[in-house]
Amino acid sequence: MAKKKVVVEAAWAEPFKIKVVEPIKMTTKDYRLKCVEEAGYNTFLLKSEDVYIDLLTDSGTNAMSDRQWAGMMMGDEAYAGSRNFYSLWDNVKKYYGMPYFVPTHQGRAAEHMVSQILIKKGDYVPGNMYFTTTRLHQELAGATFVDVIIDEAHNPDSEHPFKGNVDLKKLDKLVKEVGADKIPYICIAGPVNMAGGQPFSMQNLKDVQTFCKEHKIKMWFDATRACENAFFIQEREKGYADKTIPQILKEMCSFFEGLWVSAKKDLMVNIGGILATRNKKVYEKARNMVVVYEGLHTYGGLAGRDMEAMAIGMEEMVEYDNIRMRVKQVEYAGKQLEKHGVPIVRPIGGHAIFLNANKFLSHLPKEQFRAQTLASEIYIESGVRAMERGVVSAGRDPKTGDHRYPKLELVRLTFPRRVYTQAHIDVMVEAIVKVYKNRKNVKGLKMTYEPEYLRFFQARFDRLK
Ligand code: PLI
Repeated sequence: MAKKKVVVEAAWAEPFKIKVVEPIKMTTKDYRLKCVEEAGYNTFLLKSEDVYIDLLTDSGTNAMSDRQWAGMMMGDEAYAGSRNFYSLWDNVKKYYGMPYFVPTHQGRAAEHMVSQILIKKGDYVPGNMYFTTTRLHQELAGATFVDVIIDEAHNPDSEHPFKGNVDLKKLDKLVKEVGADKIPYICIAGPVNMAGGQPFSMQNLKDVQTFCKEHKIKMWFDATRACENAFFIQEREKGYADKTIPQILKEMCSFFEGLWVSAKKDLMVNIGGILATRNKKVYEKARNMVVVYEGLHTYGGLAGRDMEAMAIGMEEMVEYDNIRMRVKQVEYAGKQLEKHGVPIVRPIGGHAIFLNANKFLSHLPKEQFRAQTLASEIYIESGVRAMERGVVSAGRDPKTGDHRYPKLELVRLTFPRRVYTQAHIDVMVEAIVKVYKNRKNVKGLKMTYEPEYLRFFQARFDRLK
């Protein structure tokens, strides 16, 4: 049976109870003003102990289950051939359907290896919108990234149910312009983080596969939050209501030659990554590279206990109650904000609420970093930490050196899994509504320091008078 009968109808009630708690600090507005100034108005540079509700990311910030913690005690810390590696490999085969796999310390380590193995200098890599680390690794390997997502994904108000879909006309145009032999693979993420956590449909994957087969282009999958995509397919796509999350996940993966996963998301662990493929040659290269950059191919920069927590997390990520609660909690938060007229990206995504900073702070010129400003104002008001996902994250064009202004200038409020309660969400909503009501008095920022790569992590700003 696919959709388990929902016993507790209260929208998204948690399928767990709390056994361990971590106290968090309540601070004053004056204190937070000092903190954010010291952090150069960049929420990445705040000290975590000065944050009340941490919605910076859902990456590595999840609460593990008692089963996962028990699994950590079963870590086999042998340098070679750890038992935990084999239980993780079994589950990679079972849930992602890929025969070959190497563990990595994070998702970006797998991105690095995939990019180095598949890309030649001068290649083009199409993708359904960029992700920061993914695109950088493709560029560092010598490729140019080309966005082939449907136009609706760039429109925060479009209600398209599958804004993560690839636009085949854009893909065809690229093939005609550069030739299929310059395209080593298409990179498809689902849901699409930078578009607001928007899923692709299974039908779109089928259509992309038909196109790619014809042109001999490989398909690779960023499956970091694939279970959320599977949940949206079950909810929204005709023919999938009666399929289970594991069935849908496996079907999604069947279109791809390989995939990578940041285990810090779906798998609900604090560290870890996966590179998995059905191409033995790519696997052999990855297995060789991993010993250079990460560690032996049976631990890839992880402890045995981390791999055990990942293996168990993989079983929990596909549980219907878990994934439903996760997506519905985010939906609850978004609906509360919408009640107060706060502009957010529609439809509400899988892992986060994205505030539309272009609408929220429309009085500020775009050169004053609307989303960066909004994230720091929310912190000052409430101690809630969010993340900029706009021009600062998009970085500079490697050819012209100019800021890349994306159409989406967003602030992301990301929900760690199994961590915060409905009361925390209500506090967050209250704070954002307060900033929204006072928005006309908000002053912009100017950038004072910018690192070369992934500038959003370390850039510094000053508040304009
Ligand atoms: O942070 P890593 O290196 O484990 O994974 C990189 C990565 C790859 N793909 C996608 C879709 C991501 O979302 C991702 C990391 N995301 C972070 C850190 C986030 O805050 O969304």
